[in-house]
Amino acid sequence: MDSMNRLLFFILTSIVIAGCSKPVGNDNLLWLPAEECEVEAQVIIDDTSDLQNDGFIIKGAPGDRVIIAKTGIGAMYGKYALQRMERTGKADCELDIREEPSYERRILNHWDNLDNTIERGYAGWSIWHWGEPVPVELIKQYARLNASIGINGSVLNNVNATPEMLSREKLERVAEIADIMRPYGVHVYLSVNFSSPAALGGLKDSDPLNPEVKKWWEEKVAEIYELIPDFGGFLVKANSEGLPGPQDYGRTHADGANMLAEALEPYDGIVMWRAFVYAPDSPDRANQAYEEFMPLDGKFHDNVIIQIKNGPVDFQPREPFSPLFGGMSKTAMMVEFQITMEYLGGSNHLVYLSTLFEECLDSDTYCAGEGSTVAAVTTGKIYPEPYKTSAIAGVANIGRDANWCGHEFAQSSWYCFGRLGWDVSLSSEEIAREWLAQTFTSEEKFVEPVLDMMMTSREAVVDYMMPLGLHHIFAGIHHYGPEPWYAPEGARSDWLPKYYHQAGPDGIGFDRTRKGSGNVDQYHEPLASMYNSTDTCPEELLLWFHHIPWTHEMSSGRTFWDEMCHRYDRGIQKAREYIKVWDAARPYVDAERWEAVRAKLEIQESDARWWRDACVQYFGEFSGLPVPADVEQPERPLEELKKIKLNMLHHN
Ligand code: GCW
Repeated sequence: MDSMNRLLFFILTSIVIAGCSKPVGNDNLLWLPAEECEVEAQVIIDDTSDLQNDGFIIKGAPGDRVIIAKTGIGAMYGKYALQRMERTGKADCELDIREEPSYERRILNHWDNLDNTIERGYAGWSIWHWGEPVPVELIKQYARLNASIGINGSVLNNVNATPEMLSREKLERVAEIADIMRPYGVHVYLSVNFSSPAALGGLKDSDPLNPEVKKWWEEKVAEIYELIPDFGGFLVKANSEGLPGPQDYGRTHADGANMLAEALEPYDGIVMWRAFVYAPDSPDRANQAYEEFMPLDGKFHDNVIIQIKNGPVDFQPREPFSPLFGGMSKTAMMVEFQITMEYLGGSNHLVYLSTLFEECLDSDTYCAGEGSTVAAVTTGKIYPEPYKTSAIAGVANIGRDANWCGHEFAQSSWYCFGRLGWDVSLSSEEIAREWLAQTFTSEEKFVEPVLDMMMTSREAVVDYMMPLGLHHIFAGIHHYGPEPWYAPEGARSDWLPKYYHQAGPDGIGFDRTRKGSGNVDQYHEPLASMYNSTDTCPEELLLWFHHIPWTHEMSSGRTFWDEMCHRYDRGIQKAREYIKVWDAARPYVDAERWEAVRAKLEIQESDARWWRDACVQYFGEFSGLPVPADVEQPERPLEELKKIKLNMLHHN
């Protein structure tokens, strides 16, 4: 984002926040774990146990049950696990469970700013209450919720970090927050601005090879650990979207990351270095992270992990997994998911994200043959050597709203992120069942249809926003509604005005084949060839990899154009079905939560029609084909839709 857009964005975010948040005491918790975890079991801490990473054992029948752990935090996880089983009716039998987390570090990334706004946040102001008295109870509740699902880290501030974050005053505040979260096993991390030595420390530059710069970081890190002995480390967005970084001095990402890693190493701190890099004039943005990072494979210190968004572009409703996961073998990598719904309808749409997370984690990269899934790679199972630690990150959807996340169901995405980070083999359905039982009820007549709604919700949003591999046709700045006519600033003139969808009279879609940007070859076989051919490319990703003629025949027997119109229609029908499901769920839910969800489902259905109207009519100008008669016809004229600016406002 350039500075003008960023300013507009913040103004917009602030208005939206002011308009929709109910800054009350966050007492309306959903899956609330009890403060004193009253489970029926004897707890044994055995420091000779071989349990790894705060794992636990639960054994025995009710009345004669033990929880064994090596650490106090492990015992706490065991108690929360047993409590969850008790609440979901799974504890009335003999148990023999041993659990150790899939990822050692399970971390929320808060994109919270020091003025309490949250970048891409849709649930009110920052819960850290910067510049205000520390909200001790609120932070305790937050930490407890996290602990109950295994989250053990929290990056407090936005990756678009201000140097001020590292000032003494702010660090003292961070230390207070760390003290509150420590009993729950939640470690604090910070995003840092690479220019801090110059901007905050007054040095002449922030060149990672400048000894004074190294010294500045060493001293800063020492200061942090004196205040927070169990500080987790740094998250860094560098040379990305206008932020400073080592490339400003002709250095590499590895030079920058290693310099910070050396400063953190004596304290066991880590650097999470993001791979989210792209140039606005790049011929294919999806290629860039791989091109920039592959030559650096093996050049990072042991305590550096490369933090990679799940897909190669940017948290779209559907993307293939980032090819870097199958690329690097000598460098530790972690997945970054977005729990906040920047590209999925803010907190207005009901989208249970577990299926999206699962799709990525289960994707086979084939980097070491079949079974080299993203989960297997990032947990260090395929190339153990670089994985001195393993981690997973989720961009938080948490704010001061009474329900924490802006939508009652958005909590389920926070919940599932924690559960998958703890046990990557869990299924989205299992997790949804757990969450529903603890949040609402386990009454079958409620659970079955609502579960189905959650499980199909991600596919529905793909259908009504961008089916069949379409991506990034969002409104340029706020990313809420459709704007397929938007031309990204700075894009190469010959690619304008429709960079991502490339619609024209000949067809639609971004050609990433060997004849196009060549992106397919960043994947291993058999994926590369599978993606390269329209015959074998999965239809869900067709327009991601191919430019397809409007009359291309689809597996349904329809032409591509007709199929696309049908997908938009199918998405709308689903959004309507959800309203019916929720209406039938009324007897099982308290009035306040029922009404809140009902109101949001109506917005969702109306937004689905807005997406259909905009996309079908806009693309219809290129295809020259009519919307098939067997689907609902668009309602609002395109010209009217094009005039809508910053549309989020009318919903809040
Ligand atoms: O997609 C972009 C978002 C930015 C975000 C950036 C990132 C924090 O629109 O708001 O900045 O991704 O992930 O760094």
